[in-house]
Amino acid sequence: MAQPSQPDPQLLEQIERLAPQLAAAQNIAISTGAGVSAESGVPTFRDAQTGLWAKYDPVMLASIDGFRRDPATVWKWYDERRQTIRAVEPNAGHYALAQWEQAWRDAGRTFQLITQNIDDLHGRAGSSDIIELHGNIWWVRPLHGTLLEARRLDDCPLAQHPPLDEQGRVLRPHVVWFNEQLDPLNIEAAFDAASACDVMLVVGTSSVVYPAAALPLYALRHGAAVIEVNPQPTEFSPLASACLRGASGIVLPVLLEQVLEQSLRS
Ligand code: BV8
Repeated sequence: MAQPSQPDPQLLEQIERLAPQLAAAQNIAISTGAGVSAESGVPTFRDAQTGLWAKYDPVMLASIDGFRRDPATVWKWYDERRQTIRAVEPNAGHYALAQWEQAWRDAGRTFQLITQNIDDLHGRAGSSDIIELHGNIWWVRPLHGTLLEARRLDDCPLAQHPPLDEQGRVLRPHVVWFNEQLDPLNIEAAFDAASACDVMLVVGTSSVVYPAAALPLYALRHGAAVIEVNPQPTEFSPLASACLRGASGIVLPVLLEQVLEQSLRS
């Protein structure tokens, strides 16, 4: 069934009601998950049929133990995902967030994008200040190296699994696997943004994976309004200030249009 291209009247009315509050926000934080890339054709993790975790055991594949046990299989999985991502484009939701960032920056306000996604689609859509909490699928680093040795590797498909660097060292994806620590600088910047924002949008995430899932709770505790954009209810929904039950590729462009209209009026 074709996706609706516009919010239904009830959702549109909800968006129009929220727009003034967003237009007045000096500091906005956005926290996105795999759902924001769903309309680009990138499988999410939990969607039953298409979800990556329906086909693969994430703990086996997205973990250092799984990698050590079988680096070739883990890299085959990442290479497949890189090829899928390479073949798709950012969607209207990604572009809306990039435009919003520019508009807030031009107005001397803050707009901090924080993502759990490693697909780089926010960057390809033009967002420039992105906290990539879980890394980036186009970056690699030596398995026994440091975070500072990370660099971009665009080969797609890869010549071999696992890829090696010039010194013959095994390379790993520069992403954060389960039970691995996140980059402390990213954690600090993300929670600073969550505590400083007037409004947070939580877009396309099931809010299950920590510490990312703690960001909206932190924003609420610091007095922000937290609005969820997701066609489905999530673990966070009962706590949200408002829930916009729609696809981000449909909701975000209309929300931005309403907010910019309101900003021009004020
Ligand atoms: C850590 C990178 C310290 C790799 C990923 C018990 C309780 C609490 C926490 C834990 C616990 N046990 C263990 C933990 C910690 C663990 C964790 O949270 N586990 C969960 C599963 C319980 N976290 C960690 O390990 C983190 N590190 O805590 O370090 C530490 C150190 C040592 C020991 C212990 C702790 C590291 C987590 C990072 C893992 N890496 N990705 C890769 O991608 O290959 S996680 C990966 O899965 C993503 O990055 C993302 O974070 C997560 C998937 O979540 P979502 O993005 O939300 O996607 P999902 O499919 O679930 O949902 C999609 C949503 O979109 C849905 O709601 C859907 O309705 C919606 N949607 C669909 N279409 C649309 C849409 N929305 C809008 N528009 C649409 N069109």
